[in-house]
Amino acid sequence: MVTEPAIHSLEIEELDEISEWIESFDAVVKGGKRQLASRILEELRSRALATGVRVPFTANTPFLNSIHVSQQAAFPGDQELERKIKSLVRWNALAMVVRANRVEHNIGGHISTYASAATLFEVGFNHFLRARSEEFEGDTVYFQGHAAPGIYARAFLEGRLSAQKLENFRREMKPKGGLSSYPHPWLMPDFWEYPSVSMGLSPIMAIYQARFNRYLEDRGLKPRTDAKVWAFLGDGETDEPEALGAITLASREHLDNLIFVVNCNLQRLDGPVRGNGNIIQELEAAFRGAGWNVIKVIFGSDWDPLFEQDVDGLLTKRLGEMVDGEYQKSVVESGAYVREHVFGPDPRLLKMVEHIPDDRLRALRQGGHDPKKVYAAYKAAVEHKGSPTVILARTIKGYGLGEAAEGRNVTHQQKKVDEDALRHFGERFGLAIREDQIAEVPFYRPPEDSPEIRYLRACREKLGGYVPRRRVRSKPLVGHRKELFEEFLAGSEGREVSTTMAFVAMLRKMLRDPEIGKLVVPIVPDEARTFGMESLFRLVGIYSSQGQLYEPVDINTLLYYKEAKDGQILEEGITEAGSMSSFIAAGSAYATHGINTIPFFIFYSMFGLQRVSDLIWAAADTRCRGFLLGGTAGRTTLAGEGLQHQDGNSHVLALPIPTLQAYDPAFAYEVAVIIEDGIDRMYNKCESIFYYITVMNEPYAMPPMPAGSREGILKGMYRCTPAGHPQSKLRAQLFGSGAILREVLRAQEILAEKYDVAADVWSVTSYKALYSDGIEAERWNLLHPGETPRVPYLSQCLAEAPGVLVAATDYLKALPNLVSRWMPRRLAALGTDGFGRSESRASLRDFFEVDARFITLATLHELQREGKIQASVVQQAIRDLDIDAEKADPLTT
Ligand SMILES: Cc1ncc(C[n+]2csc(CCOP(=O)(O)OP(=O)(O)O)c2C)c(N)n1
Ligand SMILES: [Mg+2]
Repeated sequence: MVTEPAIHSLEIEELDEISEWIESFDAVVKGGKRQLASRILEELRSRALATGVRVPFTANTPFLNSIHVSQQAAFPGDQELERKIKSLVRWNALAMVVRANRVEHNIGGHISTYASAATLFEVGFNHFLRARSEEFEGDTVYFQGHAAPGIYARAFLEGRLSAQKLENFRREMKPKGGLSSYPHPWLMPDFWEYPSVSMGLSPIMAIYQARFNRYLEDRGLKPRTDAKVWAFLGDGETDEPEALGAITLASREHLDNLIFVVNCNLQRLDGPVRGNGNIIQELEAAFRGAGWNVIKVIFGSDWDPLFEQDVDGLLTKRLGEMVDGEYQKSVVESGAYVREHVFGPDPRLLKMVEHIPDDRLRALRQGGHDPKKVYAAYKAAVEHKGSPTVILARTIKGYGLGEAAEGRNVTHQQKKVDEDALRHFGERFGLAIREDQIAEVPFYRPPEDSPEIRYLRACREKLGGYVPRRRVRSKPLVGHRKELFEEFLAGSEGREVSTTMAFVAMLRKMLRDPEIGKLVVPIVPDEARTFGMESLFRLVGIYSSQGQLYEPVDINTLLYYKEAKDGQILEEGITEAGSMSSFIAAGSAYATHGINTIPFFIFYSMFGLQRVSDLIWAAADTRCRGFLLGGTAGRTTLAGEGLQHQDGNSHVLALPIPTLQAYDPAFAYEVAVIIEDGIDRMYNKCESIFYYITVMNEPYAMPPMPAGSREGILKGMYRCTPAGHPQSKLRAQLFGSGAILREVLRAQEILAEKYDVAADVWSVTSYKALYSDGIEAERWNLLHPGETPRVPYLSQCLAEAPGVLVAATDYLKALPNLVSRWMPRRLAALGTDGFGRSESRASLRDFFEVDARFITLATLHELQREGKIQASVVQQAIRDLDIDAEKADPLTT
């Protein structure tokens, strides 16, 4: 049995031994051999592992600034002038929001986010963020969306935005124009480059942008530069799965052109991000674990002397054990409270701060509010090589906005500031605003020749101009590509192919084209084989910044898995969000880089608009160009896969995205016409639109293109097969799309042979195009009552068309019903509302009631309604067509 004194002496012995080790280590560090010190630790670690000693795992470093004051780069700017400029930006940002809400209650806006991030942005603007110019491509910056007032206020000081514009913040309809609430390139195409306000999207877009920049360099499309991609994020934002979901890609690809700055004000909208935890340490572990360079900027320079005294690490330990809720509380409490609660638990800590009066103790600065610390962090980040960097900067939400706002849980939505607080703000930041004017919160810009404006301009000049600024730098393509697509107009001469196969053949041709070949960017999320695209692996290679470090298992086959540094395919793995981010980078390169890259993102259609629709919305806002291909499309065309995979939704989900042109083609020639025209519209005529095209995996003989159908294919419908005997008394117009068009064609035959009904068949390539055209015409007519009304294209098509109207689609019935009001008569719509099933195509089409039998039945039923045939004929048809009238309703089963 071990007696107490024995334990005691053993502990003392252990402590002595530990002290000796620490002393030796300190001696190495003090001797200036920091690198050696780090090496020793590494060696010890390996030794421990080799000898079976368990080494405690931690992904964290102590709760301290990552850059020790002794290694901090010197601040090169005029700190006093920069403080004045920052104060002016702060004031004008505040004024924008407060004034806007005085005029129009509820117009909204945020002041606390920028108030916390001002130093993070200003150090960037004065020293780091480089503009795009003729000589240099510039940095790409994703601005934290809710900090927009600060970015506008700075542009105002730079003389780029007028006071009038600021006055009309969030009032974009005002006669002289206003400013959009958040970064929206669609609304401010000369200013914002990337939308960032849907939280979590800008970090993933930034990662893939940084990777795409490397891709362009590795493929020789742009010169290699040291341009950076900066993303300014909120700490709350990092809870979005997209925000951290792709961080390992960034380290795997060694993206040292990427810098995240996370504004760790410890708060989000409702309250603390991690009241019971420590968001900075949590993020550090996540990013370090993923292989990022992490720079924590927690404490301002005021703290340096305290840490200097903290030889035994007591203070570091104490600060590291406090949870964020306590930190937030210490922001809103008095200096005495801080003394008692932060330093109080240990008399040695209290002694450390006894010389600091209460008011100064409370005001000890956070790292993110100290330009020196922020500068040093940014400098280390831009100089860091080999991995991406994240800067975790601690700040106070609502910094400087007074007691009612700073650090409070309500601060995020604070829009009004009372007169006292304004006065306090003015004094605190030393603003030269007249006492009697302060209550009006006027915008204020010092004269052009003031030291502030001169300084700010000089800084920007050094960095190549102003940021943010969006400018389209690409030149339109000149060539036409008729011959590329010609072969697909002739049909497949009986050979059975799917529209997917036809598309892949087109892609292969485009990749070989001398003008556009190098610009094509095929993007796949681990689905290339599904779409029969594996032949492209060998043809153009899969992009890998490392080339191919291994011999692929299929090297002896013709179509082996070829990775190459100049590979053209972006094989993203199973990430539709990542692939979509690549699509956005490639689809906006015409502006970002002045390069007309043409992305073709091919995905499982159910995992597109349904899964990553918000990124598709962001692509539209970004003014993206390119093609989204929804493969294995249709609810009944994809056999076997079942409920999760069968897409009958995406064409409905495509409706709300204004610049998205959605097509559901049935034949190879339709796909060819749509893509050829798309390239022409986007890259020759420079329209900022993009395409969603569904392609199927059902093989069938592709017919040649009927003469004169090109315009109709593009406008949304054309008569592809007229009735064989139009003189018949019973007439119908049948509408089909995608793979269901063939069911409609079969119904046309049954109707003619068995029921003497002559039906014309129309291919509806785009319900969305018909719908947009219809509502445009209606709107014009509403506003021009005295003039000849415009007739929607659909109505023009059907003006002379006789008979009953029946539509069938592999998507929701809502699609045909959407346009029925521009048809001359009532429409019967068949569609696939309900959950999918794993089954064969024939069974699925029976289940969803969209096959030739149901189309025939629906046509006969419409004729009966019109009094053209007897109910008994329809009843007999149900028997003849072998339809179970009592079958379950697919909508509810
Ligand atoms: C996807 C998404 N969800 C919710 C919001 C609404 N929202 C706007 S700001 C905000 C809180 C932001 O907190 P944080 O990221 O910490 O930024 P901070 O303002 O604190 O700097 C929320 C929830 C949004 N803009 N986007
Ligand atoms: Mg926050």
